[in-house]
Amino acid sequence: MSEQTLFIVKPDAVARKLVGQIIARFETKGFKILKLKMFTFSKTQAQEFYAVHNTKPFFGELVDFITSGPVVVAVIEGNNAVATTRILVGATKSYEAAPGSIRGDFGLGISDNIIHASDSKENFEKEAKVVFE
Ligand code: FUP
Repeated sequence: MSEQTLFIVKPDAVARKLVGQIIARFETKGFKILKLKMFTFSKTQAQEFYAVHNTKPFFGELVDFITSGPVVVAVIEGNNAVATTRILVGATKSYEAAPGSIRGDFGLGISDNIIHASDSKENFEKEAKVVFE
């Protein structure tokens, strides 16, 4: 079933010049890029984007990190996009993520874990609003 999702190449990956390689993984897999934008999160935008985590001990660190430099956000479309993208992205803790996944191949951190991907259709819609409107 064709659906849409969103991913964000985080500031660590942009700084390390991994944008092209990361986007290429989604294109190679078969996804179509519908939207692509480079921008820097404001604090307010980041707090809204990560609102589900605002009671967690790592919330401050998360907001500081995602606002620390430019990111690249993409909306992509393809078969089973939400779940398949999560598989391509890999486990949250990059140091535990399977080799072959994006986090597994490119990262070692937790807040600096290379890439964000929406975990449900509902969150995709919320996140796309924060980022594109
Ligand atoms: P994910 O969906 O894999 O990006 O992970 P979560 O939604 O669980 O967490 C969102 C972000 O919070 C992660 F990208 C990194 C950060 N985080 C921490 O900094 N510490 C933690 O213990 C868990 C998550």
